[in-house]
Amino acid sequence: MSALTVTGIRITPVAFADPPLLNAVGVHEPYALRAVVEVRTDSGITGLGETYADEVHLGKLRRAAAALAGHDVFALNTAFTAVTVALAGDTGGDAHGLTGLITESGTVERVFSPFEVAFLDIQGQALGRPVADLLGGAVRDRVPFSAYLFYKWAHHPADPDGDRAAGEPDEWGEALDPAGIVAQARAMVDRYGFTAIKLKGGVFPPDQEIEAIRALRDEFPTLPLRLDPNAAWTPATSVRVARALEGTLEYLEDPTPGIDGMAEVAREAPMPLATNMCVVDFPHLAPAVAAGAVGVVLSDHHYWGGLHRSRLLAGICGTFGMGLSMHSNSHLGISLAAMVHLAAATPNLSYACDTHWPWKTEDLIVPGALEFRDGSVAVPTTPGLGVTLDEDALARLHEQYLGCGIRQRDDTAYMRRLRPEYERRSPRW
Ligand code: GKR
Ligand code: MG
Repeated sequence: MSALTVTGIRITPVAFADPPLLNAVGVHEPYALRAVVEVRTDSGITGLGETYADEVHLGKLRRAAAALAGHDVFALNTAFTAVTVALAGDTGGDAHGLTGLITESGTVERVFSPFEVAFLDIQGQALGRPVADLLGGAVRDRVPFSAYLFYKWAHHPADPDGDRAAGEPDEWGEALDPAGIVAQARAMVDRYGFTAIKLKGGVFPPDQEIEAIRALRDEFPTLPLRLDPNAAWTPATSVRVARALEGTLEYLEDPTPGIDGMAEVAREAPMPLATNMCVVDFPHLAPAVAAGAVGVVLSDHHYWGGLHRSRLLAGICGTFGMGLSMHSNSHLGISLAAMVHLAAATPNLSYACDTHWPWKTEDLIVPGALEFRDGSVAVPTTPGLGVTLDEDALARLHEQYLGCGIRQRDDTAYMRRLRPEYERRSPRW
């Protein structure tokens, strides 16, 4: 086969409608941002990737794209080096407070990822094999996901600083107490068949969130449950909540900030602690293992350097006896396809993966390739990622990006515009 070299890369920021989901740092804005990466090759094959679209990240993507011009799409190692060189000295802030500190190496991982996914999509199309085959082959033909519950308002309120009127109530309605959370879970499980449930916490005082988990346990006696307050609690509060929920949670996710705090909680908690905040890059693994801070790492190919490097993470977790789950942020179908191929080809990914999928009402892939049934998604068996870009939808969501005025996710600033007294604090309780 002749070389498949990169002849052009197009990066398109898009915005899609997002409901007012509450979390430990504020509330989701009316639109979530993503960037679509399209890599063209001399063979005529185009590959797809999807990533964050905060303005600073877009600048880094464009620098990396320039460095990858003319690259062979099978040469992933030198592509990683090219991106490393292009971004030398670059770091990123934790602007939205949910990702942990982004170091120089972490910046390279998250910028490289969508290009690696697109390169793999091209490799797969050229070889006539699904991406999972390029990762060692699928060990499961369906990938299970968890219902991802959020406290939420019924609709976006009118913006006091702007001319945006209040949004229409969405189909999920309000969820601000245990009854609302149980109703949301029931609707989500009935519609998608999810077989595990995660509650995004850190919104209300911990006793209210304990009550919500107990209400979920009463309603769903057999489904595994998780609670994730995004580091909203002190170690002492975390231990108290962990003890109160003994026997109820399969894992407790990021109760408190930092590796040391997590280790303190892990020594007392009756269930494993999971994280997508204190272990978000390879250099965090050794100290976390040494401290015994984490029982389960949530992988996420968007910041663990793509699919191959996420499998490297999986191997390290296996070596050190840590479990592996998968984290999600608001995302579209290209990301879901990559998540599904990766999860299918990661034998020790033994928990249902997170996804924000049910919360979105718009996408930019041709429908039909990825469907939720019985809480899981069938692994595409067609070449590459197995998804096709809908050019009209891409153009529409790009227009929406241009018009929406959001250039960086900032749940706290949005909350403060609506509720000026709101303060971001970690830990809060
Ligand atoms: O969507 O608000 C959200 C979540 O809080 C997300 O941003 C987190 O990164 O889902 C994530 C998590 O598990 O912490
Ligand atoms: Mg989390």
